[in-house]
Amino acid sequence: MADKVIITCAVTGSVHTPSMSRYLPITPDEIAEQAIAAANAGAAILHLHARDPKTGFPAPDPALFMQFLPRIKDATDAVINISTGGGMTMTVEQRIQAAQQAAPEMASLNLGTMNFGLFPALNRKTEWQYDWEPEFLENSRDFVFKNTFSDIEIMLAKLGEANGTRFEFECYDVGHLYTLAHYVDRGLVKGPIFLQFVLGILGGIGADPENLIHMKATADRLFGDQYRFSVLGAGRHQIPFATMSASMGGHVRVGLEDNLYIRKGELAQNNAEQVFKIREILAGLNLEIATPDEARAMLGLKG
Ligand code: KMH
Ligand code: ZN
Repeated sequence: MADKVIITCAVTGSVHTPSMSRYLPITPDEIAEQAIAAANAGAAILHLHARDPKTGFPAPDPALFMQFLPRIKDATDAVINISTGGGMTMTVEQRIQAAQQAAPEMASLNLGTMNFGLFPALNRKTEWQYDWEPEFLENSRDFVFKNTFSDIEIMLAKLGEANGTRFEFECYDVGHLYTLAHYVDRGLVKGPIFLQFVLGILGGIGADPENLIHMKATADRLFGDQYRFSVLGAGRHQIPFATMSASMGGHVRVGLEDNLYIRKGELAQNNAEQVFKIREILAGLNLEIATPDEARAMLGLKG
């Protein structure tokens, strides 16, 4: 029987800017409200970043996370997944601070240094703009997303080994799977492994169905039955690739971090809308969704 499908919702991220959508949650209240609604809509995992409530700029401050994490934990049973990807201007030390302090069940871990292109967003027309946004987008042209072997090892040790946090391993290209296999060989990573295949980021693998098939075939070869995968298609690729993932036995990630729209030309008004959308598609495929506890069991989380 097919696994039930784990829906991850990535609530705000650090890539989109506030003026791209008035619905992007920014303040701790907005992040908590949208995260809770996404969990109520069926998301088993909530992937969370924080932002400065005044400017909307991505922020690493653990105190900001602590303004929404307890609220989400009180109101839902969802798995909390804290980003270590952080944002463009953050050091690796800053990126892991919140996950180090909160010791969540899950944190993201990005498996390689890469160009990370946000600049297609440069040409966007928006109704208003914060001072930092044009500069942020311009600087993103040469943004190098740093995830060296040392960085990866720091995260495995300080979050995984120290706190029992397990990882959403973000794989933006096939080589990232071999990097992870290296850590499995060294005994630093153990199953069940949760892979997030990320397709469609400029600088990473493109959003073509053949690429997803190749990534899954590679993961099968490297990790056998020790892994599960989910798919994040960037922007307009979100729902098509989530659907493809589910059809291939995988899990899905939606949320305004990855895509601001609910359909062509129409902004999603909240994260829950995207959760409901993929839920309907999953129902149409005769697939059931996993509860948070079912996700915990599948992914070996500490609970
Ligand atoms: N923004 C996504 C493409 C992270 O937070 O660690 C990947 C991501 C990275 O979610
Ligand atoms: Zn993220």
